[in-house]
Amino acid sequence: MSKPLSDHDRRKQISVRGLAGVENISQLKLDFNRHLHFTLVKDRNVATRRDYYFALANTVREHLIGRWIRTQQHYYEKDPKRVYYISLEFYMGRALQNTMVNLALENACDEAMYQLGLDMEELEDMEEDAGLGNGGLGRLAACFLDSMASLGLAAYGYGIRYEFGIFNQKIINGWQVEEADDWLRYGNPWEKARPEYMRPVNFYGRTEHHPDGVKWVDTQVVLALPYDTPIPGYRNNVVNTMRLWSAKAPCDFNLKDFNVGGYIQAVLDRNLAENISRVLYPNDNFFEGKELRLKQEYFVVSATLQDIIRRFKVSKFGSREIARTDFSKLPDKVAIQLNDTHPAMAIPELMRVLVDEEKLEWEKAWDICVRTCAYTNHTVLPEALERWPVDLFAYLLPRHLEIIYEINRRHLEVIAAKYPGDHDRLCRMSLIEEGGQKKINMAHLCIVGSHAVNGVAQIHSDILKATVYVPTINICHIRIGEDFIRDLDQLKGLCKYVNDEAFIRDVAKVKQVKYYLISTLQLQLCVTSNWALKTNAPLQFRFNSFNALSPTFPFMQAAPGYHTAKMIIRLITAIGEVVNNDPVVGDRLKVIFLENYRVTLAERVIPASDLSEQISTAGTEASGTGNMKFMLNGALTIGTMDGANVEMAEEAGMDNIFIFGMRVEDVDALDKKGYHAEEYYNRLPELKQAIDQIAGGFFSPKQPDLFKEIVNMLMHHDRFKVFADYEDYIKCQEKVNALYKNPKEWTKKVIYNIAGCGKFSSDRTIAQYAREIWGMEPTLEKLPAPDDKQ
Ligand code: D6G
Repeated sequence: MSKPLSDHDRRKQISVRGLAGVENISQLKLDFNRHLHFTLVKDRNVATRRDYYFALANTVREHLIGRWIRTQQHYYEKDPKRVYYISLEFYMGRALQNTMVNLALENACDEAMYQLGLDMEELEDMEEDAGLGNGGLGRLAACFLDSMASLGLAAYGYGIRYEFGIFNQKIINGWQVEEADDWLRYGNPWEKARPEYMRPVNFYGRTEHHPDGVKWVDTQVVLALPYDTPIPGYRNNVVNTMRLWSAKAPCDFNLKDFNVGGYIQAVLDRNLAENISRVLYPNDNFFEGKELRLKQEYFVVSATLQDIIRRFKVSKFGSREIARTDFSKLPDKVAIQLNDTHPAMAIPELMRVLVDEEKLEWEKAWDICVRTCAYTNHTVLPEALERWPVDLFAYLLPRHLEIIYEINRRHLEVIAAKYPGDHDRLCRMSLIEEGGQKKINMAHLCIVGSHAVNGVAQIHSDILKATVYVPTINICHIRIGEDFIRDLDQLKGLCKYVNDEAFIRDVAKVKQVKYYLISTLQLQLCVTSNWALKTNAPLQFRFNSFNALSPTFPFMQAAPGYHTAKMIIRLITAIGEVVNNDPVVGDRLKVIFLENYRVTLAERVIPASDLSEQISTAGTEASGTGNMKFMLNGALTIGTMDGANVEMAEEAGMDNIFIFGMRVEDVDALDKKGYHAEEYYNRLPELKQAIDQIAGGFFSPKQPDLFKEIVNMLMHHDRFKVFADYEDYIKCQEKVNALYKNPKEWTKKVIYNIAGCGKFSSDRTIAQYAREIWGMEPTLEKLPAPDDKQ
């Protein structure tokens, strides 16, 4: 392991971070001490590390304020088209380091803390992750906010301020145990509550049809209280807003039948209303169909649309300048992007507002709605598709059900006219699924109600600018300048250094330094070998994992109710217990389950890994985002031809990625022929041995039957047909191992991978969304820097 850079070396590095001017540093120290004193009400005798973190966060935050206000003023003055990204998840992680990087303050803060005898990295570690997401969908939303600000788009993220984000995963006796993520316990220095913008959101009630329109009456009101978080662009003085809604019971909640006993109960019942924003549903790619979740979805949509329309009304086309708001201009001024079907209610809600409240004719309102909304699809897995029971809608959102029926009636009329007599097609394309319990197909609603639908695979992408990439950035910087930070395509320029010995050494060294970065995990790095040493029968599961050759670090979070996933975690930890204590295997292989995977942990382990396993059965992963992050950070990929792996292979070249297994066509053909796991089990002795060992309690000697159900699943009802890819996977791993023994050739492939990452920049993706979906032009112009002290 190479020696880590000392603090001094770190500061001396050629850096693309901001220059640390002396004035800057003394001002930061003054500001820091002021916050410690006045904001935290502490002195250095009693201050805790968390107090220091808060003092630093408040110091850095001050540099955002002027830029934030200026940016928002600029939007009101210039009145550009605004884009609203509505998402039930924003997986933001930590804000401090990202803010310092985007504002070019990192070096100065580092130096200021050093001079005060504090270690900035330790303080950064005190920040709670904002874990308001499950995985790729939520992290993509977070990256997109960063990119929209960096591209100077007038953009807003709208979501829910969950009091509890994604659960904290503990592994206890090998099992996953969930703990509540009380991320707001110590306060959140990055958010600003805006009670003055509170909005009412209605639920339940009934509809009344009058000659002058429909009224939704006798509803229960919950208030949506916004909290704003600044989203700084990369060194362009733009600061956009992420507005997250928190549920508040109105003061008269349940107090209508006031009496003394009722009063106490009514106050206690306020919790029921406020539960709407209590907790993020920990389901990734899975639809649970709970009433509270539908409430969350409508809650964010209703509050957000009120805000959008309020802002539109004070724009040029709003009521200030002309007698009546000209809603026909809404699609010219507003783009609404739906992150999956979760905010699909935006479509019927916009129709309700336009038709019932603003009194527009249906056709006109529909045209406006379709031209305003666009939808991103994230999955094709049937268990993930949202299909809400009509009965639940009738009860919770009666007016919206009527509107959806009307949208469907008109939609089916068009299809019937186009395909007369094609009843099957009508059933297939209907928004309402008949048969058994009637359900609303939210994906169909989104497709019909949007002018653009995109899948994530082709244009899915990820981001560079976080500092975890700094060592790579420095080396790339020396060779190709620093413009690639804004334009990731310029990484292609690295290709010409692929035979440059010094460059190869530098890149390899970066990985060594990264290994050190994960030393907090107390990992011992060992020499490569296949874990099959003992059993001679490697077994692999389909989960996100990466393998630093070796040790192997699987990570995975199972939804609390997902039994099979939890059993797989137990199996992994059980395999670890056996392998890690096996005297024959010794130190050559370790299986270390990474507990509580989250944005911050990803930032540490992704740059330190050599091999990324992206091994979903072809056709089941819409895109994947981890795959791109690994690639950008210099890991090679072993994977199937699925999701974004396909494009990664195109960009890096087939020679520079380890592709194995069935293609989508092979999977289809196998489905037709019939998949029988026992054929593979009988034919492949290594596979048989591994499965028999699992079934026979080799990894669970105290409970020999523990994993029988996993084996039963693999042998008899494995819809992912894992065994069909097994043989090819093992062969491919052998190629990986052979190449890994030749560091120079390995590193050359790493260079081709890094060089091929341009397509996966979220800046590039957002520029494409802006032009092709939102009709907006990204600008790389900077706003003038404000005087922070004003
Ligand atoms: C953010 C930033 C603040 C701005 C406020 C309201 O909190 O400067 O005044 O948003 O912005 P609008 O909702 O009126 O656009």
